[in-house]
Amino acid sequence: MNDKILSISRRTRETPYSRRVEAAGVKGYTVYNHMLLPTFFDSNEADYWSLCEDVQVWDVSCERQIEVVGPDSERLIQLMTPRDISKASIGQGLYAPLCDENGGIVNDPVLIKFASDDWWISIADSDVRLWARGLAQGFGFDVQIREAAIWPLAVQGPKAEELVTRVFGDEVPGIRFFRSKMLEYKGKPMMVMRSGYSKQGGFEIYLNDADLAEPLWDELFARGQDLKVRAGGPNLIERIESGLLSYGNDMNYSHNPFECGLDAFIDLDADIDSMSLPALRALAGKHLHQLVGLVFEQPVEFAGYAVIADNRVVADVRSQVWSPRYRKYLAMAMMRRDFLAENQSLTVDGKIGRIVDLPFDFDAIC
Ligand code: THG
Repeated sequence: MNDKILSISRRTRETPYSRRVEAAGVKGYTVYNHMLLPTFFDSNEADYWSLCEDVQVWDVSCERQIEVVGPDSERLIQLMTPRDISKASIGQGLYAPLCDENGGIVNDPVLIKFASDDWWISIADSDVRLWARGLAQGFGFDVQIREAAIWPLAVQGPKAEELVTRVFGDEVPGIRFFRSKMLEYKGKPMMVMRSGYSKQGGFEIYLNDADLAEPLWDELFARGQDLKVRAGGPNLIERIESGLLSYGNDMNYSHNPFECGLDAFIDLDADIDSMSLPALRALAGKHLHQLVGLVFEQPVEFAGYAVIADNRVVADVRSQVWSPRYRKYLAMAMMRRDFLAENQSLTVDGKIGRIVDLPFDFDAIC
């Protein structure tokens, strides 16, 4: 689609970093959890190289934290996800699909055990708070549920550890993947986790004081000048190359975790009380679609999102991008498994594309 102006109002919420994001020359926004999410500053491709080679600071305030506090908090979270959360330690993050009673994906958040009866759901783009409150009411759980006053800031890229260490100190390198430490910024303890929506490495700082947003942003830029720090955001090219899924794009509530290749994040055999597990156990191996990669040698134009072959719709294109590194056109598509079983390629726009497993294996592809 042609570029259009996004009309910004109270509904498309700003963040405590918005003034700095504007000053850094943001060129594109999307709306995520009813909040502005910067998408690019220079161009998708220039931002991609800066992320892969140096370090970027991302305003990911839109990763809203739905905080569930109270004696039944773990019970409610476990009801919502088919991933076994019983062995999580305090300060740990768990990537986990949330699924409804049919096994449909409601969201794919990072779950954070902040304290034994205080769980944070770091949500992707859907209204989890409504669903959680409905369940809590219906089941009579003793919990309080709110959108917390937390504005995550991601620092991503190969030089992220150096930069975050300069600002938060020597404890930073000892933080393991998807683990966190409470580290002080201007005397306030904040959670710093080794996580983020890229595969370039980095951290997420869970800012808990809006008045510190601009000082933190400014300090990261001042101390990161020699590291070529730039403002950025989740990058379309990098996240597709890395096989990171985007809720609402690659999947939604009509898909289940098997179709999305999220099998590793569900525990079918666990003895847990999760509302989707009966449906998922019945579905295992019988799902009709699979999210696959398509690889073309040149850019292709899909006519809409449906891919037709043998006079029927065989796939639904979910995300697509040109990879400047590999010089391939990459797409993620939800494909019929009966077509997948018999085909290793398909033709779109007169060009032949290979059908591959996700995540893309570029050693095999190139
Ligand atoms: N960080 C935080 N919250 C988030 C996101 C994030 N909420 C929204 C969105 N991103 C949720 N989606 C994802 C998708 C993938 C990953 C994290 C969040 C991810 N996956 C790794 C992988 O697939 O290899 C690791 C998974 C694991 O081993 O647990 O990192 O980015 N706070």
